[in-house]
Amino acid sequence: MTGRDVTRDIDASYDEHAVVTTGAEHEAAGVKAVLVSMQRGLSSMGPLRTAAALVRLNQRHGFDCPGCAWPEEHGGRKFAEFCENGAKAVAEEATKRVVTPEFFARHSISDLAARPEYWLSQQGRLTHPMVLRAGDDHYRPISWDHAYHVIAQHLNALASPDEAVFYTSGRTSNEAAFLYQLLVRSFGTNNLPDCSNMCHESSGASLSESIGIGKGSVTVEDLALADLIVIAGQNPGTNHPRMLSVLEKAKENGAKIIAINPLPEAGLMRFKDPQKVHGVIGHGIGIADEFVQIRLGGDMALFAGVGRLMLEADDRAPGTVIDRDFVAEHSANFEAYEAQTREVDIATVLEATGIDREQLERVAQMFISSQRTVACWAMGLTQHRHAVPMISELTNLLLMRGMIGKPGAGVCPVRGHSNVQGDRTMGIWEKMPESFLSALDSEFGIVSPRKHGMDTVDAIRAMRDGRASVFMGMGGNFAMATPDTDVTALALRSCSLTVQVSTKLNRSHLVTGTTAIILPSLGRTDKDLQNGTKQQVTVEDSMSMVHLSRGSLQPPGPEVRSEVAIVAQLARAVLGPDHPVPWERFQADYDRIRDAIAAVVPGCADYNRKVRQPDGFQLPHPPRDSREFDTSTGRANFAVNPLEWLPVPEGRLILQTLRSHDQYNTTIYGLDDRYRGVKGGRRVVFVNPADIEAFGLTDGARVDLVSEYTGESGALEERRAEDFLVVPYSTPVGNAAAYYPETNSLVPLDHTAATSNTPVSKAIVIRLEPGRG
Ligand SMILES: Nc1nc2c(c(=O)[nH]1)N[C@H]1C(S)=C(S)[C@@H](COP(=O)(O)OP(=O)(O)OC[C@H]3O[C@@H](n4cnc5c(=O)[nH]c(N)nc54)[C@H](O)[C@@H]3O)O[C@H]1N2
Ligand SMILES: Nc1nc2c(c(=O)[nH]1)N[C@H]1C(S)=C(S)[C@@H](COP(=O)(O)OP(=O)(O)OC[C@H]3O[C@@H](n4cnc5c(=O)[nH]c(N)nc54)[C@H](O)[C@@H]3O)O[C@H]1N2
Ligand SMILES: [Mo]
Repeated sequence: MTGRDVTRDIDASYDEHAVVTTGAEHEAAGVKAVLVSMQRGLSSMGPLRTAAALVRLNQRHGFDCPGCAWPEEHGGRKFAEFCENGAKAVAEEATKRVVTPEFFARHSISDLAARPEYWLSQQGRLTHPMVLRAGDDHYRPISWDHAYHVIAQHLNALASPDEAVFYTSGRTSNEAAFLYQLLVRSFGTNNLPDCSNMCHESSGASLSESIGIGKGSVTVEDLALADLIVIAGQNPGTNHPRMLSVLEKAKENGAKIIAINPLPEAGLMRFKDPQKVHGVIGHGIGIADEFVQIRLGGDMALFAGVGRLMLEADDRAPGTVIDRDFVAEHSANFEAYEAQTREVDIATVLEATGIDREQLERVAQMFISSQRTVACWAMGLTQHRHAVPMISELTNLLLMRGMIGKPGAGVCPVRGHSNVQGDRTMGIWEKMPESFLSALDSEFGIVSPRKHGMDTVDAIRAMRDGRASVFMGMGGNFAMATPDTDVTALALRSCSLTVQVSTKLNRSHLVTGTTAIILPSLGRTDKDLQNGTKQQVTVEDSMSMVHLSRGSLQPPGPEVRSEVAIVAQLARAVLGPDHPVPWERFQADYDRIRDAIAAVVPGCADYNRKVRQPDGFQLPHPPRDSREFDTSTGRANFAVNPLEWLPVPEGRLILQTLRSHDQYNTTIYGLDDRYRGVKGGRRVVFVNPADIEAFGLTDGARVDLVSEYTGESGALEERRAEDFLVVPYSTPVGNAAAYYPETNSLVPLDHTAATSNTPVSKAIVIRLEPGRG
């Protein structure tokens, strides 16, 4: 393998290996959270921008939080509809610090490459288009037109449009996403990988099979009405903090909550609403009524076991558990599901999950007693080898009880990036359906390619193998977010050109093709003026609500352009002035883009008017709206799959990679993880005390994490991440946890989920070796 070891670059930079572990905070949010958010804002934005930003965050006339995709509540939005981590996301973007051409003159690529991710993002907002030419060790300023020209030359010199890769991260607005996919398809490829490939792709794949649409079927109001909320593989206290106030409300209404997680995450256990009086004084409320401390990857077995107990309960009192009307009228394949589920071996379920029979029965009883169940999940379910059948098994439980298409019930995959769902709706997908492509073609008089494009993992393979040589990233941090860090680095370095449209400096600007270009873009909080007229954009949240977002802050510099402008201008350079799409008109007035969206995207008729309604509008969802299922059978499908789970190999651990409380994906805000009691460092591995003892280690020992993977060739592959501090933690025996992205180098590129091809970031077989550091 050639190229720099990117992991080491990070190592070197965290000179603070010392980690102080104090007691974890067992309550999420509360006053401390508000204080932390105000401090973050003040130190990077200054008092005026802090006030201006936080006042408009998630308000009707403000901007959508660039943090997570959790929806705002309808009607009476609270004055401060934000959370600690939303405030951090805003501070990160709205910082007054800037990365200028002078900065790049001062810092060579080799200098920057030796800095940690944390340091890179602290440097501030990018202000100028920059180019790194072949053999140079500095980025130099380049004019916008010249940058577009260089990109167009590279693209148009390719033997086939399929040799270019166009990645998208989930911050991009609907308008920019729509134009971007239009540019890419006009150019002639469907190579539109996105962060969703590494995120909720498994949910989309599973739900499309089960209910005919890859999106969640509930609203915030449904959560408030539910009497049972299942939260599996999600850490809302850190990643979707505003969800906690909704859960609290549901509890006030009498809902029970089952938290299924290998870790007792603070927000799942206790919560203090900072916007309520008892958040200021008192101890907050307990969230989970039942905490299922499951073994990694054991969820499919849990759901299958619960399924069996539910069927048996129905035998004892026929018609009280199974919703026979729903099953007969709206579902298919129930008999096959029933036959298989009756055979599920409970001993296997207990072994796979690590729980006892009593708890299994309690959980089943909660499903049975519930009249309105909502199932929420996130990366703890989606990033497994058997993620797709695992999610289907959860959906099976809901279908058995008719828990879809009625108030207070349904499926709720909780999305990550604030507009990741909207980007998909707008066509950012390597395999959009024919109906979308033909609508696009007839609206614009173009011919979209029909051959499916490459997803994230396939794009890395193609770049590594020389089948693709131009990479463009619309946001994101491809070099760090993807699996197999060294292989991805090699892939990017094999390109002739890499282009990043970014707000902030990150590793992807340093792990580059022969030529590299940075195009600085406006973010969600920035004022967007086109020809003197203020523009607004639209976004879609996790619950299919589409609404306007208007940035209001002064952009970091006059050279910074909106993503819409960048795409429209680049399109003119790549496709020539005679291209049938009116790129200039689109850029001049985003309402025109919205009119095109209305004509092309299903469910978006009359888009301009509907997004101007006070809370926007909700996209249609046939299962939710009318129990219609656009599946192979025209009904909701019970899925039948062989039971899979993860036995822990002798002397090994299974490692999950997750987020700390002080990061946004690859952007590291700070080195603390308050809720897990970690201070001042990120190279930690959480291990059960029994395993620490069994391996002859001690609390605070330094170890290397060595992942073991047997690829298709049958050869054992090993990958190493050096120098982690062992932290005793409440995690099932045999299961460990460490932070992403430091551990991405351990995730083999080929280790992906069946069907969705999502990297398996939550189940990596590792061994611990005494550290050399
Ligand atoms: N502040 C902040 N907010 C964010 C993000 C961020 O980085 N920072 N990222 C955003 C993005 S893109 C996303 S996708 C979401 C991610 O939101 P989450 O999915 O909550 O993120 P992770 O940190 O990956 O946490 C995974 C959770 O699943 C649990 N888990 C792991 N494996 C299993 C398993 O096998 N079974 C079960 N039942 N549980 C398991 C872990 O213990 C952990 O609690 O958050 C979004 N919001
Ligand atoms: N091991 C492991 N790997 C994972 C995961 C995991 O749990 N474990 N999670 C996966 C998941 S769920 C996801 S979603 C991916 C995330 O993958 P990405 O979306 O690629 O990564 P981010 O870290 O969110 O990208 C941050 C960068 O986006 C840019 N940016 C921010 N806002 C804007 C904007 O408004 N416009 C533009 N143009 N740029 C902007 C900034 O330059 C910033 O540095 O990572 C995946 N990788
Ligand atoms: Mo994500």
